[in-house]
Amino acid sequence: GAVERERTLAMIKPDGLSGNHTERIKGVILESGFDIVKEAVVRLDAERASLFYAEHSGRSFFDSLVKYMTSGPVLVMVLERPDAILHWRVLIGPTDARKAKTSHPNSIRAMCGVDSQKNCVHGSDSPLSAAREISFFFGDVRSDSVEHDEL
Ligand code: DGI
Repeated sequence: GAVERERTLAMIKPDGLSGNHTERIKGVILESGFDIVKEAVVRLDAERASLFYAEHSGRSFFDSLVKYMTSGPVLVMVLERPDAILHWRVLIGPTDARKAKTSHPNSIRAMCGVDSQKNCVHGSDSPLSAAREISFFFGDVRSDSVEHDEL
């Protein structure tokens, strides 16, 4: 039977966009068998950034994280392929880009991240967070039609 496809939310964070890493990251995405089914450039304000990272609201780094996430536009994408959530997490590598550079040198965070905050990209970590994060940016559409929102 057909292999079941899955969707995940990928984001190129402000340092990734301003550092001109977008084309290279998209190249990795497409070479890795993902379809980019939706994309949008979004500017998060403090309220939206806080909501997106609500699970970290009690952490010492939260204010700094919100400041970083609002420092410039981000590119959000819905990626689709079989096992998309896990596959994208493996491709981006560990949260701390400094660790990524030594332990996962071929990962995207090794390629363009700086540290555990400026880590260039985001990926949903579970089916529940993928559903939440996709509707956070693209609304609660339950359609199989593959839209491609050009920039
Ligand atoms: O899902 P991840 O992005 O890999 O990691 P996470 O869910 O543990 O953390 C979400 C974001 O919060 C992460 O991408 C950057 C920020 N963050 C996590 N740990 C630290 C951090 N920021 C700082 N400054 N210090 C941290 O230890």
